[in-house]
Amino acid sequence: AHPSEIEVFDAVVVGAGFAGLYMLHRLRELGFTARVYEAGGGVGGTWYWNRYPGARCDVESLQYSFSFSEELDQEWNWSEKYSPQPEILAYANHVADRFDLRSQIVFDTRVTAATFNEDTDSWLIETDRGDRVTAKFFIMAVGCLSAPNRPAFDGMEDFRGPIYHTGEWPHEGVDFTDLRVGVIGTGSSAIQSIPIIARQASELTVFQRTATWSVPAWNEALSAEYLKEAKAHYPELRAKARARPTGFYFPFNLQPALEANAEERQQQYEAAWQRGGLPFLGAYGDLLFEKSANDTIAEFARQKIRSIVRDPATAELLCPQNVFGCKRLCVDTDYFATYNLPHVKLVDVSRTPIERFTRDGIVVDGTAYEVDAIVSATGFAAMTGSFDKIAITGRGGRTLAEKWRAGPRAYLGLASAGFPNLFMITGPGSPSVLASMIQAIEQHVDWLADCLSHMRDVGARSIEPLQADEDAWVTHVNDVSTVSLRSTCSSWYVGTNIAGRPRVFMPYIGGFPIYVQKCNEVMNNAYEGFVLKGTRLGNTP
Ligand code: NA7
Repeated sequence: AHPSEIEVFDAVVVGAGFAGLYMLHRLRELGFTARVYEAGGGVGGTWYWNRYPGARCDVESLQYSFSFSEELDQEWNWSEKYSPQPEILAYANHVADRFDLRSQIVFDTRVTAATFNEDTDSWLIETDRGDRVTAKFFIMAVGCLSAPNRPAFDGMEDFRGPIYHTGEWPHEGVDFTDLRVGVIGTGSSAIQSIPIIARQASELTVFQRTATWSVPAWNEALSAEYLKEAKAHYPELRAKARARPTGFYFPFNLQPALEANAEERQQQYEAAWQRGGLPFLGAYGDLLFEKSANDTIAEFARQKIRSIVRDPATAELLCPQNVFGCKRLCVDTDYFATYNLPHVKLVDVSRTPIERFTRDGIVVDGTAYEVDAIVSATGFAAMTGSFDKIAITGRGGRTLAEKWRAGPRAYLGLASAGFPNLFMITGPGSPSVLASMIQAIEQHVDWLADCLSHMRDVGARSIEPLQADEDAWVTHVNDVSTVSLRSTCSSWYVGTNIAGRPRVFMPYIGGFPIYVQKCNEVMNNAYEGFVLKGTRLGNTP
């Protein structure tokens, strides 16, 4: 295209999930011109793609939602304690309509490349539909769990049936009635879908590499009275949530497990189990810091598995041996009980991995398991997977892929040295997946909105982190992670769920309020740690 045909925006945002939607809303409010590119055919991000049976959020509905609009909080009614995927998607659509965001989103279009122009201090953005647009600011709102991990198995092309990935589920749904189904993986997506697939399938074979810790959801419908009462105190709930290290509110007992005796612990764990969900980890204060404390909750949870699963050998296989809550804890409805059904089988692939696919199924350790359909519940290239799909070139022709080869490096998880005017929402080094995701998104977007209007006020042409401050933050993110037992196993938090990836603890585990304080200090200290170029006034806030 002739240069004059290239459209010019203040900001281009990649992704119309919750991050992209709120970013667009704030950009519009501030009078910036903006365009959002979205690969999917609709808004909702991860909730647009993850339509597998049983998909739901494991943070309570009342907290897994935007807080920026009191009217929105009051008018929306969640039907269940834990929202099912269709309802979250409906909510995302409601937000898009209510705040009139759709007209600035281009759907079914992937950004393929973004190149920084040092002469104009702007980005050239290209898409798979042939768009070429420029923007001063390039904002990655691509989500943390959005690039499916599809391990390559030998013989995949020989399999005669369909292979589905939970993270890219067919929109028309899948009917497994009378089919023999194989599920690979036992993470959150598997644990949610297995009980439901088992109701349809004639046979279900689950291929488990690592047994997973899971706590019952005790999901329930939310009554009108409950909602009314909760909404009357919504602002207090939001404030309490923001003050918590996790960014969401649940009862948390600070007492160390090791200070209680065995009987007290049993009672405490039983009560927490009966409340269920992620708050189970709040039974004591030291569970994720002291291995011997963790051993006590682990043994309690193993006893629960043994009490639910009737076949002792299957029960033992389902009992995880690693640190409780080291990988992200799962929340389930009838997961373990599903293995009591006569047509459900568990196959251990921890010592002998899946050998190959054949025309008729999956071979493990010389044994062939015949299946008609395969569900790959194998997770995501977390945090950085969607960055890898875009050729991002910064100053001096250096690519982000080169810079991040040994692991992602970003200041506050918001920006990366050498890539001026590029921002990321819930990027690596931000609390993101270790905080309540939507609260984290709102904080990042609000900080960014302040930053962009400040730049406009002072006439700044570009902003970029200083290498030294970025290095110090990356070191800090790594240092605080070592305090937590979560840094001790292989998981998508550290990237090692994908073969060949460097081991780096990616999210910031120091706590949401501490992170917010740091971001605010940076802003109040004239964007300390960033260099602003071409300002009339220097780095003044
Ligand atoms: P997860 O939690 O990453 O789970 C993926 C599962 O797939 C896990 O059990 C893996 O075993 C298994 N996996 C991956 N590759 C293989 C191969 N090659 N062979 C056998 N098994 C394999 O992804 P989810 O989608 O369930 O959940 C992601 C997050 O979404 C979740 O934490 C919530 O925050 C929402 P492994 O444990 O690596 O041995």
